[in-house]
Amino acid sequence: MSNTNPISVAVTGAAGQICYNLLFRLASGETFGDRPVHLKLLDLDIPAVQQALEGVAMELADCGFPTLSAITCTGDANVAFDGISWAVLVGAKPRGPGMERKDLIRDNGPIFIGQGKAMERGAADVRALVVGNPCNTNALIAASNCSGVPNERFTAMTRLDQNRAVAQLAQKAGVTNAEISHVTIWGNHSATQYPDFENARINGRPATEVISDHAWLQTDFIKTVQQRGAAIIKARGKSSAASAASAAIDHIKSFESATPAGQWFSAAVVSDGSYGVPAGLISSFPVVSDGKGGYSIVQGLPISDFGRAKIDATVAELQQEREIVADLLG
Ligand code: NAX
Repeated sequence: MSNTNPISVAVTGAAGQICYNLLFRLASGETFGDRPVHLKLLDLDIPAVQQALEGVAMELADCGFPTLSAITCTGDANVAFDGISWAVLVGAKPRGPGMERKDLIRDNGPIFIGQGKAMERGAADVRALVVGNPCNTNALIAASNCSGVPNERFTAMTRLDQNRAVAQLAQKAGVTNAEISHVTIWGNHSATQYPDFENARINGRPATEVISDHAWLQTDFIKTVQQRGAAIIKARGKSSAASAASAAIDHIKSFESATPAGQWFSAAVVSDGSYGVPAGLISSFPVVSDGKGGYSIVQGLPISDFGRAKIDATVAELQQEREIVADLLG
């Protein structure tokens, strides 16, 4: 029987380019089925930004989606996060020219402290997806400033990286994306991430059997996935927006539904120490969802020495990031 009780979904950075591709798919029924959706759109409390946000809300209204029950536009996180079931945290400060990653991390920290606290006040039952970069560490900051909501409810997006890896393997093997499965992204959503081809399958067979060019797998494949964001900026003059929005929809749908038996998907979730990743870090793993709000990290995947070194490198970066924001963790 369909659920007629509206689900409230807050989306931050709602006047930005990812959200221009994301909001319509959250509202249309594609993500939450025929359940009515109340979209709560948060962006900066600046008149020009709020005016742009109103424009997006007008377009959402003009789609006439039967599933869109209400739209709230606001510059106040307390309004946006009150009573929500999902928070999609896209809004973040962009990396300025010459800015180092550690400056970006420090600059964004306060946003996620404030949003974590707003969720603590108004959204005890929330599940959060952090897209805004550096997304793993931003998720860690939000989670640790939101007591009352279990850390496990905070996830960060590596699904775009998974989707990019699937596409690369499919192109190399001359098959369709649908024939690729069991691709895992390990670690940080950054240039150190490890797209794991050793556990990937092509039509059920190990990818390393189907693709004989192992040198390509170990070098070009990994680098292409790691550097894809920069390649898109170079080609398009802007960062990936439609593909990022699509991956966010995939992420939410994967957590909202039960993962088919024997499959998994990639998401950055709080580590319980699995695969030697220090507990408490928000790191990408292979994950299965029970479709009822619970999920677990897939255990027992074989990791070669090559894979181990790659995972250790990306996890070391996450540990450094945690040290940079140590004073921001509540
Ligand atoms: P835009 O600059 O188009 O939009 C960002 C929006 O966030 C702006 O409207 C801005 O006003 C708003 N914003 C800034 N601070 C805010 C705050 N404190 N509260 C609410 N809103 C705030 O960027 P866009 O291309 O949409 O990208 C958004 C974020 O996604 C960036 O941090 C980007 O790096 C990150 N990405 C993450 C990806 C991932 O796979 N995890 C991939 C795509 C993307 O690079």
